[in-house]
Amino acid sequence: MSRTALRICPLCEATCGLTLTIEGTAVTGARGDREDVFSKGFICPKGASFAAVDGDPDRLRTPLVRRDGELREATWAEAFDAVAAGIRPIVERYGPHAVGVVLGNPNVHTVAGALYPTVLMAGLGSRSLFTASTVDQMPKHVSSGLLFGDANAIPVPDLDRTDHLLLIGANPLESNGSLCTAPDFPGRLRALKARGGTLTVIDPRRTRTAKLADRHIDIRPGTDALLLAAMAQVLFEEGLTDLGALTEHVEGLDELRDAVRDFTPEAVAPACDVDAPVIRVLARELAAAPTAAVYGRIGSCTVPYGTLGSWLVDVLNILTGNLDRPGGALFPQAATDRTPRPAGPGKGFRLGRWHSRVGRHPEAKGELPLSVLAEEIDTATEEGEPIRALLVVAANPVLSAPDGDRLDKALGSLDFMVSVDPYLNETARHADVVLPPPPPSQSPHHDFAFNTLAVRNQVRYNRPAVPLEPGRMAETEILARLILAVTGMHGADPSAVDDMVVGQTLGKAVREPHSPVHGRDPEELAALLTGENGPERRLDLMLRLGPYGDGFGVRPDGLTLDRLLGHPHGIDLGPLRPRLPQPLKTRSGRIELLPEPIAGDLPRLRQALRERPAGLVLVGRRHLRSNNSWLHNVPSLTGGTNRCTVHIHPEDAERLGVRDGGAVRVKGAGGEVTAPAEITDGVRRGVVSLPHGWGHDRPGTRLSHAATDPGVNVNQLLDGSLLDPLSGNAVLNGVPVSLVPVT
Ligand SMILES: Nc1nc2c(c(=O)[nH]1)N[C@H]1C(S)=C(S)[C@@H](COP(=O)(O)OP(=O)(O)OC[C@H]3O[C@@H](n4cnc5c(=O)[nH]c(N)nc54)[C@H](O)[C@@H]3O)O[C@H]1N2
Ligand SMILES: Nc1nc2c(c(=O)[nH]1)N[C@H]1C(S)=C(S)[C@@H](COP(=O)(O)OP(=O)(O)OC[C@H]3O[C@@H](n4cnc5c(=O)[nH]c(N)nc54)[C@H](O)[C@@H]3O)O[C@H]1N2
Ligand code: SF4
Ligand SMILES: [Mo]
Repeated sequence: MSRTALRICPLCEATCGLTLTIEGTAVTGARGDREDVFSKGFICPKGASFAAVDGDPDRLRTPLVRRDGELREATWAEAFDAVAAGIRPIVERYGPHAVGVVLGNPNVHTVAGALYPTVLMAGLGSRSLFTASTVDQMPKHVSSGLLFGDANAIPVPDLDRTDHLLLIGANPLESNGSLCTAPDFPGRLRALKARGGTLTVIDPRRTRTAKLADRHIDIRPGTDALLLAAMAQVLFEEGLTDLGALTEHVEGLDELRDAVRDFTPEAVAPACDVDAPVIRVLARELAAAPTAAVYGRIGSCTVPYGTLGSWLVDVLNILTGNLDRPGGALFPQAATDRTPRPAGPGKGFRLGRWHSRVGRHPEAKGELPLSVLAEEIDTATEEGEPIRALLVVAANPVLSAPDGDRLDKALGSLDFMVSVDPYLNETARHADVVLPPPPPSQSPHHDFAFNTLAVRNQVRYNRPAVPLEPGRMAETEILARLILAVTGMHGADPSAVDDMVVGQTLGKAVREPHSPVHGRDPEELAALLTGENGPERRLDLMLRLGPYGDGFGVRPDGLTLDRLLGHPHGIDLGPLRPRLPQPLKTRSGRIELLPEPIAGDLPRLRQALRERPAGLVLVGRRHLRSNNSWLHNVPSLTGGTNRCTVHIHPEDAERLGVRDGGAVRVKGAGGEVTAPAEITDGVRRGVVSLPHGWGHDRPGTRLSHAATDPGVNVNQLLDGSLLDPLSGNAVLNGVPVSLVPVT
């Protein structure tokens, strides 16, 4: 007999509510949940393939432990014994920094990934933290940290109310959106146009999103910061700045005007390959729109001027008075956000509190660049110990970070490695212990991260749709046990981890004058928490202390876990609302428009005015039926147009003698790859495009379908040396390459 269960889709940032069909313990189908308060029934082909993703026979069912050089099935007890025995001696002998931690993208999609990694890092005391953020959005964190004093205060375009959207280096018709959680992003863009609004897209490729736009600017890759600086310059020059209600919250306006003075449209036009009059029009349209939002994503972050570009996105929102106003770009307020503190000066944001050992790269947000993980393992220096052990949680850096071959070799040289991953993939194949989490149907779901980036405030929670299969361990328990094993508490009850966090959080809350529980007894409060297990009690705690919470009885109709469980399709918390100055945590208590590190990086941008690529440059692309490196094992999501091909413009193809479908060899600083060419005028001249996450041809993996059409690893073209200096983010777009047909 079949039944249904609700489950939010974990496959991209849109967080659509799904209705799963379940036969026995197997998911057999998925459709959009029409009653979901946020997604209202929207689903894409990835969500519709939930059953196949969830039931993939290649998912590991038991832990694997390496014995005599071979990964063999083991019990959970054996696996955690092996973890403790492998990690502790390294910590004791070489210190905690010799243990590296890599956190990959799915951590932002799981309850476990939200609740345990910070506890892991604190317990371990290691500074060797590398995450997907430094091949993605770290420039945005840094610019937010500098402007607003909080690296996680990221303004989100008010898609449903804006009159004008300027979208830079993002392709939400394929990606479904990023740093802007919006189920049915395509539908929301169509609605913008239907209500008379305008959409401008800046992208070197004529993407599906660009085709929807009123105006498409096919900019030269890597030059967006120049174009945005010129737009700011025009706003100043033509007297079009109008900060409105922001005026009292902003400092540094005059300094900013001086800083962008020489970035005129005429000065940047040759570098961007966008005509100066067009740049003036872009600035005037932005200023003239009743409301407008500037929004940048991957193509604006993963470039040499990623932080400057991310900063300029918000500068333009501020100069036109669009930050923090309906229809502009606003700060969401999630149900699990901390209790809002009163407005006023904060601690500010600092970069470079420590540096990487080999290349002396500054930390950002407590992280080192993923691009330098390999050298931190394979290069000895006098400064300290190389990384000798690695804990990899939900990451596949061999494919997702620059120079996979070097990292692959470095991983092979480690003394010890643990991978928490459902697949034996290109990275996990080096592990000594693989700890597989259960499939999504057997896991709870709450969007701790994406609700802080959502275009509408709302809250939803799902308990597991299917009970844990015998022999499975919840990922929350896997991570709690991992924490205990690597911090010298191996074998303790994993609920001790949750109890400790609850105790610390309440202990702090009762001392904060602005907390609803100020002055109360932490133990008495802890006893009031509900939930079936530690993670649920922690969710209850966060909800109750949060901005909509019941404050443990202070606001009796406020949120609690119990109340949320009574709303299986979620609770709508309303549209985004102006929040300034409360979110600001700068030392001045104001928006610091021209922070010192930004001013210090502008001379580099000024040099870029004169730079032109000598030959072809590479950009990436995403496909609706793909997701980074790990959905290529699902037959219904591969094939057709979702292939690892090199897009090249017809004129470039002709000049280089490239045939459509013929093999081409692409060469970059880090190596070369050979893939079929696809001739299309969807890329601009001088630009070629390859998707990432492919290259499933290494031995020792267990991805049987992916291996049948492995594709190539685009990141092999990079040598890891190109970084945005302020954020340490990898440069993945606008990278010089050469190309020849293979005869
Ligand atoms: N050239 C190029 N490179 C890129 C990008 C690009 O645009 N161009 N994009 C970058 C971006 S934005 C990102 S975010 C990174 C992503 O790169 P990574 O962070 O490495 O993430 P994925 O490739 O998605 O791999 C995620 C791993 O998590 C596993 N996994 C899936 N579900 C779960 C789960 O529930 N629990 C656990 N523990 N594991 C799970 C998968 O099996 C997979 O092995 O790639 C980056 N790399
Ligand atoms: N289907 C699918 N959805 C996904 C993912 C996936 O792999 N597949 N990954 C998820 C993840 S981890 C993320 S971070 C998001 C990313 O979400 P998006 O940022 O929307 O991702 P992309 O589709 O890579 O869009 C980036 C665009 O930037 C363009 N671009 C490249 N270089 C430049 C440049 O220098 N300037 C400008 N202006 N544009 C440039 C590219 O041509 C591309 O169209 O997507 C998420 N959703
Ligand atoms: S848009 Fe994203 S969240 Fe929605 S169904 Fe597709 S993959 Fe899942
Ligand atoms: Mo990402």
